[in-house]
Amino acid sequence: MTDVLTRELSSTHDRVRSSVSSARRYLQSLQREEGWWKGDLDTNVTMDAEDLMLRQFLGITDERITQETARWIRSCQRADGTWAIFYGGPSDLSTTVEAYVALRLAGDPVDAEHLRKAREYILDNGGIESTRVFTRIWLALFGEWSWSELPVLPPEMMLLPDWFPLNIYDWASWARQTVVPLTIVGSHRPTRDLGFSVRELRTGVRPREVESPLSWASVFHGLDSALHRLEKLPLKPLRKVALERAERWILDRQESDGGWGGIQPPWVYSILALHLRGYPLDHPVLRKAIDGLEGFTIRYRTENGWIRKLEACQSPVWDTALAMTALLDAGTPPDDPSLVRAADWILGQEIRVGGDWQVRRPDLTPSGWAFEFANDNYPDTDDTAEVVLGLQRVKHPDPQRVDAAVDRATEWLVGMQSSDGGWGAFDADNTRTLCEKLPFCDFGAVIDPPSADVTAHIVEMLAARGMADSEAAQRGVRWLLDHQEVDGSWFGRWGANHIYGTGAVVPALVACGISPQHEAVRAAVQWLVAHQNADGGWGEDLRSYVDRTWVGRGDSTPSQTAWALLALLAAGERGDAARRGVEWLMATQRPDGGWDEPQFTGTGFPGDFYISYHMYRVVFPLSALGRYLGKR
Ligand code: R19
Repeated sequence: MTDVLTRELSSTHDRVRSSVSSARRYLQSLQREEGWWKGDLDTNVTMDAEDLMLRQFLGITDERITQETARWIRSCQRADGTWAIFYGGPSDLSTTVEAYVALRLAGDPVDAEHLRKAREYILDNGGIESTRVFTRIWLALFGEWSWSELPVLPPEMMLLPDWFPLNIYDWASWARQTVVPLTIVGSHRPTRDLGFSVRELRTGVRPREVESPLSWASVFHGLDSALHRLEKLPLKPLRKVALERAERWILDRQESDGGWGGIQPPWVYSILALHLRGYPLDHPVLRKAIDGLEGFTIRYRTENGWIRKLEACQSPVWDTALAMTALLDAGTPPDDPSLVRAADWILGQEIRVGGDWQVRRPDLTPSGWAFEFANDNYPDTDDTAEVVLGLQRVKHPDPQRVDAAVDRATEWLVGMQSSDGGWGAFDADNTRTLCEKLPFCDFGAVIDPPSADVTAHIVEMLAARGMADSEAAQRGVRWLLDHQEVDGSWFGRWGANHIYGTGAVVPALVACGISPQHEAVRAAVQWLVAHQNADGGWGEDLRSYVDRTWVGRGDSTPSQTAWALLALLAAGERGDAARRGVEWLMATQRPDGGWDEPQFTGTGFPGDFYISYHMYRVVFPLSALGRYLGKR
């Protein structure tokens, strides 16, 4: 009996070993010469539609770009004529409207079947009148919506001191970088020719918001009406200096790749804003900005011809940090050339200059990592923690250099802790909720409060540096225990969803000395076991962000199965549930060592913006399988 069991276990062990080594080889084959990894970052076709609208607005259309982009947009349309914001997701009105406008720009005839179907959906669902503010701003740029029917974002906001409500540093970094250029755009109220009209997408009915007269919404709508009346005044005494301030603020933040913040919205709106401020397209700043967008495009050939798509953001630092950890978890020698090369590249990416985060933490010495190739103004705590977790395990020929960087980053992370003990991603104490109440804010998170996943990564990293007992780590642990959901899971802010949160928090708590028998860990294990799919894997649909019935539920995916396993293994669970999860990963592995994952498992903004990180399907399974082997 014991003999049979031993034999079975050792054959499982051998199979996991061979699965790990083929995944490891596959991951190593994706590493670039310079040492980094970068998986495609898929989001949705608003990126591509807005790219075509930007070119139309600036008068720089290019037929090849237009047709390649249109091919991509058409390929994402579903059978019912609509577009979604994630794989398999529900139809999205604003995305469908933007895609429709883009395809008309590409010359698709208005009576074509695919546009007819899209139009039918749009009109049945409230038309242009019901789209998000960003979509209506794009339409206003072409006279297809009225600027006077958009919320006002006055540039005078730039003049508010950083303690005053609604000053730009109350906004999350990504929202701040978007809102500043939009104050310029909105005060110019430009319109350019679209070449056609999309009046056919209007229902003629304005959706009537029902709001109680005492609510913030109604207070801000009142304020908005007042601002609209002010906009009509011929004399706005502070306008000139406010616009100058906004322009300067933008110029000061252009990155070496020509962009702003490494993300599409600030990049595109900053181009519009500077152009409206009188910068010609061949001005070096705009030249660099427009050319730089090319670096954010992915082109490839399909059977229908070339397609071109725009990445909302690029993840080389994040992907490289996770790949280092995965390779180390898989038993790769810490002085393996692939790891040393990765470490060398990462060391060169450390950001030692100040950024917007200094407004809340002026005395802290800069040292951190951003998500992207070029984003010096916005290092984030999540990337910094993951970089340190990977870097400190590598056996580098110059250990002093690594130690010094890791020590600097650790100090920065401790300094970036918010006053409640948790960590936000880009700023400390970015928790004022007033911005959210503005009528402008109908899309995406606009503040950056502490989250469980980011806090967990930092707590785990502090433990790995021997600081589990430090005050910072212990306050982080307390924050995590205080933010466990009643069902035993943790919410996933930057990954989908409770499986991501729980997969991050449990390893962090255990690393910090919380016993696997602690009731919080037991509750998390029970939640995971209860949500394991019949096939042995785990999955959680992105609809879980808007509909509780989807929490912990969805088709099994490689990354989510791996997150569940990381938690179970950290909690000392290697019984039936873990074994079946491992079997699911092995059964779905491709012959080349990778996995397929059409589902999106990354989160940009809960409810509004989701991400498919192409590296997640390999780094997380490799870590999970590697740790399963290692802990046996
Ligand atoms: C964890 C690491 N993270 C901490 C960093 C993840 C970065 C994700 C990429 C984000 O890309 C963006 C950012 C912002 C936007 C917006 C947007 C929404 C609302 C406002 Br107001 C302004 C901008 C739209 O698309 C985006 C994409 C994984």
